[in-house]
Amino acid sequence: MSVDAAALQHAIERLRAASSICVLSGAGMSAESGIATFRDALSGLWARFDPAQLASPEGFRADPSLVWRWYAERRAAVRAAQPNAGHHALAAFAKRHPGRLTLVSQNVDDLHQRAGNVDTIRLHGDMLEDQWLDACPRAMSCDTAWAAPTVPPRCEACGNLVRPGVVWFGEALPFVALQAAEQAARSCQAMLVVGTSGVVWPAAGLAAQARRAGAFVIIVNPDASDIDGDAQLHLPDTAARLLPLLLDSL
Ligand code: BV8
Repeated sequence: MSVDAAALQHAIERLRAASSICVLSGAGMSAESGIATFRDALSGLWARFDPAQLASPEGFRADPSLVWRWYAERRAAVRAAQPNAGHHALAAFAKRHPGRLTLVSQNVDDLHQRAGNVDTIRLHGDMLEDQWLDACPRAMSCDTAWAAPTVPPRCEACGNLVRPGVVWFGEALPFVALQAAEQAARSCQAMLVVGTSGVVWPAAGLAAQARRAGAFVIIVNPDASDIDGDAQLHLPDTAARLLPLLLDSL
């Protein structure tokens, strides 16, 4: 897939002119690092499951060991992966232009952070973190580090289960992160939407918020997405190929 040179130049000029840039990344950002996108994460063994079912409190309570094993496989893939040229282009730009780029991510891997974007706004949490499924009924709350090595790990004192530190379907996004993301979307001059199908809300609404507030919205995605209508420009190519071309000269 190649991008029209004039469209690429137009995007570069818009980004060059923007004093504040908001980037919204999705699972496609990590595809070239070898991490399956969210909807592709159900290939092979997991093909017969619905991601929204597995990635939900109900799905976990219904079969904790199944969901825990799904996350264990995804965690291993993240730990084996490396940030790609797209992650590095974003981190290098943020370093050259302190305070000019706000990175908002739907991703639960740590590749933006390992590339250097340590202040990423994380809308859906961190898959490498553990937390308790329920509040501990005991006065001194149990520590996930002491959990029994069952699948999933469990508190031997109160039976609490350990779960991944992500936002599941049906769970509210972290209030502070969502507020910061909406503020960045409404105040940027340009928004780069990278590698998201625009299916999952409320993250998917950020591009429309930016557009309504007057931002120039650019989508980087080899395929069509549900939010193409919110963008003035769609560059149909990949994150690792396009982000260096868009940002390295700025
Ligand atoms: C909530 C963690 C309310 C888990 C994830 C309207 C408003 C509000 C809510 C809703 C609404 N409509 C529906 C809802 C409910 C629901 C929802 O959105 N459902 C969808 C299925 C319709 N939303 C929620 O439940 C949210 N919570 O609203 O709570 C509330 C309020 C108060 C009190 C209680 C409740 C929570 C949503 C968060 C879910 N958790 N992740 C986990 O990962 O295991 S979301 C999950 O999907 C991942 O984080 C992933 O990042 C995210 C979004 O998907 P994408 O990133 O877009 O990935 P996808 O695979 O879909 O697409 C990849 C794209 O990349 C493709 O377009 C592809 O073409 C492209 N691509 C591929 N390769 C490349 C590439 N692009 C560039 N380069 C490449 N190389």
